[in-house]
Amino acid sequence: MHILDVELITVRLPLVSPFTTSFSTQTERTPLLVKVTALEDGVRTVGWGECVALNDPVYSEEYLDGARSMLESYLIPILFAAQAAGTDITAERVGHVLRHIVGHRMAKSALEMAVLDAQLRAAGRSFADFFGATVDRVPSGVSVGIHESTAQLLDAVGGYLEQGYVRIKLKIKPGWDIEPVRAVRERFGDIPLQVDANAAYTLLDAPLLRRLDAFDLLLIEQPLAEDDLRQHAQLATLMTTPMCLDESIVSAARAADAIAWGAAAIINIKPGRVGGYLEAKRIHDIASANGVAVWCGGMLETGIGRAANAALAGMPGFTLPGDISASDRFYREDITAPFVLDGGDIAIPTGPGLGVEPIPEVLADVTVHTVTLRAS
Ligand code: NPG
Repeated sequence: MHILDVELITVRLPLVSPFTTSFSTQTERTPLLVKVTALEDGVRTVGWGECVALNDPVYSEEYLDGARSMLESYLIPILFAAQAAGTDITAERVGHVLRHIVGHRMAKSALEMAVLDAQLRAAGRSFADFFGATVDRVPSGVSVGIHESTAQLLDAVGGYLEQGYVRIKLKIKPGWDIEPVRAVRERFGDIPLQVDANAAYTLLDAPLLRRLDAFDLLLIEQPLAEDDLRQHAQLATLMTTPMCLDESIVSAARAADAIAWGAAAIINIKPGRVGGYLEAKRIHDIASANGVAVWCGGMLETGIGRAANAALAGMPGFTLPGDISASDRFYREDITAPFVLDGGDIAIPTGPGLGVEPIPEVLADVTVHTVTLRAS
């Protein structure tokens, strides 16, 4: 494929309600879209990617302005230079071409995703087909933020269950853990329930975290810091609740280490966090080979990222419901046709590439910044 230009489109979308985790409160989302225009056999094709970096470096070291700058100053010029030197650009080659740039996985992932989308659209192939998805719909879980009171939390959870979400994930932090979990269990009984600490605890909290074992949770996600693989392995021996890692798993190699060391019985796969959908697929494969369940995480994606996540989650090793909720969980109006809940599931798009694209008028309305880089 020959890339003609790459547009970096920053959009701003208000959230339907504030979303509080152990590390921040989000009231809006400013995803960075990557639009690649390319020629494949002389025919024009367009592909979309979404960068999941938050505004601020609070989930990982990446952040919106940094990711945009990285794409603009390094990743896209390096890709153009490789192309000028004779490389035929494919998604499979993006990671190799960018290998000398350390880190910046979310930025790399967005560029690779856009190239993959352009390539699959040109071939008339869907993401689901590319991943080898074995289902046409995926069960939908919802992530419920930290609330000001238990009463408010119970209202929110009740509302999501009424809408049909099949699994509830509660955000926890020190001071908001045992009691909210107990309250949700008592009110809603035997629902599929899990918790996510976003790295808010230390191993010294093991006695407290063990009290969660009483609630028969599907898993506890990332209780300790990103670098604490050994500590997670130790904590896993002290608890019966299965240990799931998110922030710690930044690559297939790290996933293999975490599995080998007993730090992860379950893995949350977020393609942005691991550098792209191809690496995400490798993590799925490693986990499956080791009998480790995976599920697809979410970063409050627009319909662009949501489409790709749904397709990925159609792979057979994704045996737990992911954070792939309906568009209206976060946005009054998505930039694509909205993803809707259907009997607790989200349908995987079937069209070429992502199978969805931004609605031009909606995109124009929410765009706050655009920059175009052209291949020479
Ligand atoms: O459904 O997209 C979603 C959100 C799922 O809870 C979710 N994401 O750490 O996993 C996380 C969390 C999060 C990401 C929270 C980014 C805030 C920002």
